[in-house]
Amino acid sequence: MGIVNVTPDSFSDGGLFLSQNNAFKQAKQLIAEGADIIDIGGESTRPGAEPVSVQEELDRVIPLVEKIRAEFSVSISVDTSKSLVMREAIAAGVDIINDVMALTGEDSIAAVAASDTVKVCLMHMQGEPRTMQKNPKYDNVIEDIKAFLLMRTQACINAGITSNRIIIDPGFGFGKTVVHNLLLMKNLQVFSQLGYPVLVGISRKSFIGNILNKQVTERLYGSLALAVLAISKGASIIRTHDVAATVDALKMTDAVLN
Ligand code: 7PJ
Repeated sequence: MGIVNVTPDSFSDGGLFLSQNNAFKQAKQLIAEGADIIDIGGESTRPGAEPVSVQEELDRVIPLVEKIRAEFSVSISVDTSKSLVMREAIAAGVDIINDVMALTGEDSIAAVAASDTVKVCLMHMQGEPRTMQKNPKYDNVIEDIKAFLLMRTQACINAGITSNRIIIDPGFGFGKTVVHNLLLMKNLQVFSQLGYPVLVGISRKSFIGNILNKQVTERLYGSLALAVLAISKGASIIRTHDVAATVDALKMTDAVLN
């Protein structure tokens, strides 16, 4: 899964148009590099990020989904927690709703996904992006996150989303200390044994920087090591900024394991 963010450059008057053009070029590049899925995000969920309005998110995301859908047969995922954005994204032909709030952000939001055949990725997050890295705490990080994901999968099944449309994600970096993230990776098989495909997002994340003492642009090798580990522990989807490198790493992993 290749990551495409549409966040306007506030220093240019071309604003949204330019950033959409850049995002489309980025998507095209990631598809050429071998991405099976393009994940489009219009709202930053990085630690400390402020929320954006529904209209702003729609304006950023929907035209890009339409443009990619018109030109490529790649699967498209939309990284959103807003029901209106989900609705419009489904109408524009997305294949996956990737919700870092696991469909808890609004009442009855699971019904929006249930109304179509889209897949949903349910991610675990403790707290909210603005404050989640302040002091994350668990009784048992593995068991707590497993219980949350099982509760959310059941809620989604009850809302009418069939189990074969559900993907789970322990949410690396979302309300987790460095040690929490390492424990999650060490025990990732616990999640893949639940019977749902597991998505893992570790690309360039700060716990890698913390271990390696490297800036965000220097975290590729660390990210690749984790991508290989994740696949060997049963993960199905790796969300990454660096598609070409990750595709090679995972092809080699797959050649050995399968
Ligand atoms: C993730 C995500 C992740 C899923 C982001 C970043 C932060 N969606 N969206 N899993 N991370 N499903 O890429 O650093 O780990 S945004």
